[in-house]
Amino acid sequence: MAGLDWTYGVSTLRQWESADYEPSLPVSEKSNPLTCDIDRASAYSIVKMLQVCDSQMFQKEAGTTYQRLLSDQVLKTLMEVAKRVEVIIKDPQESCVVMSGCGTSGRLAFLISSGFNKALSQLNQSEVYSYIIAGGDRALLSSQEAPEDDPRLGVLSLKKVCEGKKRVLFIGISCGLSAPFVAGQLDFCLQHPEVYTPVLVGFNPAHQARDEPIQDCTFTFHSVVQRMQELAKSQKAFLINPAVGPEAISGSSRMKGGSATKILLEVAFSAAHAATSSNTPITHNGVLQHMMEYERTLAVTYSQPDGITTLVEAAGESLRCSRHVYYLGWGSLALLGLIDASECSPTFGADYEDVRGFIRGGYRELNNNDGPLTSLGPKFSIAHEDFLHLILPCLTDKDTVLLIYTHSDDATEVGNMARRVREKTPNLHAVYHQADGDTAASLQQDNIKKLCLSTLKITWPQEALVSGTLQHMRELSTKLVLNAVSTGAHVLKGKIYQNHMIDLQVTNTKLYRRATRLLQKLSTCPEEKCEEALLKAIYRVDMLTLEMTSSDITTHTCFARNSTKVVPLALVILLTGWSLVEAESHLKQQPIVREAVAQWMW
Ligand code: F1P
Repeated sequence: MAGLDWTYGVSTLRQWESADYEPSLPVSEKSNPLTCDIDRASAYSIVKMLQVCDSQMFQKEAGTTYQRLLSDQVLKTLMEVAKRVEVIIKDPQESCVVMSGCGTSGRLAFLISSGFNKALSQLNQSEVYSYIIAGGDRALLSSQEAPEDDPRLGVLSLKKVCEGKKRVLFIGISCGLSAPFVAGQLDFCLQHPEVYTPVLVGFNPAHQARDEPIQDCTFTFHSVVQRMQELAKSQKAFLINPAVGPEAISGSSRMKGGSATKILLEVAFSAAHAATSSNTPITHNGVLQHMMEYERTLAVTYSQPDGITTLVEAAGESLRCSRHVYYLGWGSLALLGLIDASECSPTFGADYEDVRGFIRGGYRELNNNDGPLTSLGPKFSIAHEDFLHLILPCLTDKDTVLLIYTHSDDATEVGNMARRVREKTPNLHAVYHQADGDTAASLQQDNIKKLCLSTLKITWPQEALVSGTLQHMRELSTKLVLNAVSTGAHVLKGKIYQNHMIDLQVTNTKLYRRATRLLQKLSTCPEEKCEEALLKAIYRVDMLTLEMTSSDITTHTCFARNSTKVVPLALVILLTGWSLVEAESHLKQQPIVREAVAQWMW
């Protein structure tokens, strides 16, 4: 890979847009041609690939097939949504903005609502933002994929949040335009237009919305989108669905999907806030300029590929020897650490202990709807104190610890934490955000730097401070770095085949379908055979009973919650014709999934 040329030609960058490229798949599920060899790449090459993939978010629209982030229509819709938010901020008593989503989309709804509510409070204005996440608050920190399939749950939670409100701007986020939980909520909004104005955020064109029947429902995601398109003509509903290109790891919408969600909603809400607090009009150019600040954020972050590579290598090494990666963060950047860590189990089939996040102030800082969740189990211990009590005593130099903070955090506190960790391991690193020209904190910062094996220092121009967007830029930048660290580390651990997560959890319909498709692609066996192998791996039997084959997908996915290595196992069965026991023992001997299946691929 050493000689890999990063200046890809336009044709490679845009190959996914061609009509005959994986035509049966929506953009969000396509595999990205840029990363087809990511499983064999060095840490540095992985980082560069992620950079190019992320840069696809800001590619200009070419032709009429796909709207993009910077397309005129997208900017216009954002302006309209911003105007609705402005009205709500001015009349907060009986109105609110609700964001809702599953998995990463719900976590970002939480992050964004917290940030903008704080901004309103600081101006002595009433908070107007609420979030809903499928599976409730426990899903902020752990994988709860099953509720995603339940539209009724979606409606119930929406009704609860909106009790007594006369005007609700509902923002349903589903990167793949696919989650029944969100479809149910949008359908409910469409049935009650006197109160609800629905907005859909996702990253596929409307015709690629999922059209699979939803249990006990008369609508599909696709039919809901069609109804919204009709109402969008009279601005009674809004669709914000630019394409951002396929994810670096196929279907991993936590990456670009999550970043683009954050960008779009922050641009709309910031415009609304500026309009209310400083009478700055919501203009097309203002919205465009703000979007471009995020494009600069990508450039600033990825201008240090070596620094990011060091972190990826360290984390990869820890995971390779079955040790752990810990993110110790301050403020909202810590939240991005918690989010990134929580996504590793559904995305890579990782154990919750593999990558963990901790936040200064714990649940006090998190300020989530349901308050402290510590009683739910050890994975819900998230405060720095928890790290000091539970993790630090057993920390070894094989673990990687990453401090995530900014120049405005308490440097003495960061320094103390660094010293405590350093007594146990030299494998301590930092991601540090500072403002251009900021020298005040440099002495303390130097001391912290001396304790760390590497420091990724990201410097932001002073203008970012002035326009008040610094916090959002730092958050996106941190998200990009942490996504690179956790994705890169799992790639290096051998969890990825080509650019597919093979060891994905099969815990909802979307993931079940993705798993079957992946088995078809890699084994070239017919769909029926692949589904059969998948069920054998889920139920851990060589002979499927009639009860198993006649159950619905929900039953399969419920059962799959307790099974591990389901897809690798099914693949080995398909490729070798072995029995379940033989396939299981093969995987035990070769825990690197990529290697375990690779030897049967040719
Ligand atoms: C929601 C989601 C993802 C998660 C996994 C399962 O997807 O929970 O966030 O990573 O892929 O689905 P979406 O509704 O935003 O497309």
